[in-house]
Amino acid sequence: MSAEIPKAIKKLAKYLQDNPDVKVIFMVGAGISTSSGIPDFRSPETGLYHNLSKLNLPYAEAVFDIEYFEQNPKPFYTLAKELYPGNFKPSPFHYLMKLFESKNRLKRIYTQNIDTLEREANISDEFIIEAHGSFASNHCIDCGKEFPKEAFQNKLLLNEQETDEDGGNYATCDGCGGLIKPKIVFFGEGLPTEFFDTWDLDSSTKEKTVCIVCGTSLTVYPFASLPMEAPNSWLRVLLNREIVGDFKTSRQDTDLIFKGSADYAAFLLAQELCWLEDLENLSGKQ
Ligand code: CNA
Repeated sequence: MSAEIPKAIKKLAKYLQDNPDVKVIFMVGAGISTSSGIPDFRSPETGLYHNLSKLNLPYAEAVFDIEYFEQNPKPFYTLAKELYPGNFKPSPFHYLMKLFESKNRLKRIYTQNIDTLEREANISDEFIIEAHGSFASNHCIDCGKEFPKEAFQNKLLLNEQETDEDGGNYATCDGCGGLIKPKIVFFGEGLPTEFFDTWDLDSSTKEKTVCIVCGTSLTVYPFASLPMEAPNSWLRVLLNREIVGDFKTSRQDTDLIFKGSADYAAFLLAQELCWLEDLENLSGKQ
C-alpha cells in the first residue's frame, strides 16, 4: 500500500511514536462496522433509520423505545434479526484497535455498538465498555429477572411468519409474564454503571492520553459528551466521514481531524506506525 498520508494521520502517528508511554482510548460507533455489512443509523440512503419504513413505525427511533417495545415488540425483533451477532466479521478498524492492545498501547474502547465485533476481533474484555449494552444477556422488562442469551435468541430464530401474526410469539418471563429483552440500552433506559464508573476512572488520569473518536455521529447522550469531557492534556482525534459533535461546535486548536472512511484511516495509520503488515495479516488482506 502506498498512499499520500494526510496531515492528521501523520501528526497522530508522530505523537504516538514520540510518546511511547501514551495510551489510546477509542470512542466508537456504528460507522466502524458498516464495512462489515451492518448499516449504521443515520447515514443518508444506507442507514437503518432510512430503511425502517417496512416496519411501519410511528417514528424511526421507536424501534429502540422501551415504551413502544412494550406495546409492539415486532419491529425490534425484525431489526435484531438483521443485527444479531454471529453473522458478521470485524472490520480492519476493529483489528487496528486489537493491534493497539497487542502493542500495549490500548487503554480502553468505549463502544456504542451492540454487534460485539470488538470481542470477535479478540480484544480482551477488560478494555471494552459496551456503553449501550449487547445481546449477550437478557432480562424481563417488568420484574428484571435475568435470562441467558438463548431465551431471546430462540424466539428470534423462529421464522418470520411465526413471529409475525400471532402477536404472542415473543420471549416472555416465566415468572411474571413480562417481555424479555436483550440488555441493549433503549431510549428511556439508563446506561450500565460500568460505563460511568470506568469513565470516571479513565478521565481522572493526569497522564497524557490520546482519544480517537471514530464512526459516530455523536448525537446520542451521554456517550456524545465523552470527547468534550476529555481532560485538556489529552489529544483528541476524529476519524469519521463527517465532522461531528464537539469537533464541529467547540473545536480545539490541537484537535486532529481526518474526514474519510474508518478502514482507510486504519490502514494509513498502520502504515505510518509501521504496523501495516500486522494489520493486513489480522484483517486477512495480504
Ligand atoms: P450513527 O448515528 O448512525 O452515526 C454513524 C456515523 O459514522 C456517521 O457520522 C457516519 O458519517 C459515520 N460513518 C458511517 N460509515 C463510516 C465509515 N465507513 N467510516 C467512517 N465513518 C463512517 O451511529 P452512532 O453509533 O453515532 O449512533 C449511536 C447508536 C447507533 C448506538 O445506540 C448504537 O447502538 C446504534 N447502532 C449500532 C450498530 C452496531 O452495533 N453496529 C448499528 C447501527 C446502529
